[in-house]
Amino acid sequence: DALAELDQRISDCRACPRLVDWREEVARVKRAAFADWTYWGRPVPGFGPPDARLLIIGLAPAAHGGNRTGRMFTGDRSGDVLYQALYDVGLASQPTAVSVDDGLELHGVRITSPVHCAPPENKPTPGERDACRPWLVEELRLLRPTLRAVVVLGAFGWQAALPAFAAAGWTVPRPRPVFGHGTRVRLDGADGVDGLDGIDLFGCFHVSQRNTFTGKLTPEMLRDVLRTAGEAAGL
Ligand code: DU
Ligand code: SF4
Repeated sequence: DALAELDQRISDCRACPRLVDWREEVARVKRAAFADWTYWGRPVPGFGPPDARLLIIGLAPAAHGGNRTGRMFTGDRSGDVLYQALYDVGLASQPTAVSVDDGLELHGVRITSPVHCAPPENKPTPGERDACRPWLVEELRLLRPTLRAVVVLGAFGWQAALPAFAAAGWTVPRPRPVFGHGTRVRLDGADGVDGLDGIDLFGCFHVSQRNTFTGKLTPEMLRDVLRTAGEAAGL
């Protein structure tokens, strides 16, 4: 299908020289604990069904997580938190994600990232964020017929994604809504444009250890956002 074809094209992207170098360097040097892994070392495409009603947008793959396993939030601490919560609210088939062949399925949910390559220190540059945005726009356009709600994890994803929603046809309020945990914004679609129904956009603190270890984001807070967003999406 068209989304699988998009995922394939993303996986071949080499548009950002700094990130190409980094993702491949990490894949070559590896972390001792993963010495027997063949790292993916390429852009990590979105994960989940093409008819998803709920989309989750993160930041970028973790160097030894998604960049190793080739699947979003798979094999890293952030993913441990996210997938446990998705499972707890009934949106994932199992609470853990360790590799592409672990059997995990998402129920009506897709997970993607505004930057598809692992960046040094988890910090993409504004130029890299902008370079990767067309991939998100294409993904949003393909998901449009079924998409009803989006959860954005963290301020970086929020800043990166708002222009992509506009480019994919939704109306983003002016002034631009500010990111916050619990923020909920309606993005109107357009009558008569096929598949362009309005969507509910939710802000949620990122699932990184910086937030989860300090208690800034608790499992309960995450479950609450996912549950509310799932209901808004009709899941
Ligand atoms: O702590 P960690 O699981 O290694 O993740 C590092 C970093 O990458 C953190 O800021 C979360 C982010 N991240 C993400 O946005 N998307 C992913 O698939 C995996 C990690
Ligand atoms: Fe391509 Fe995005 Fe990776 Fe840059 S971050 S190389 S645009 S996939």
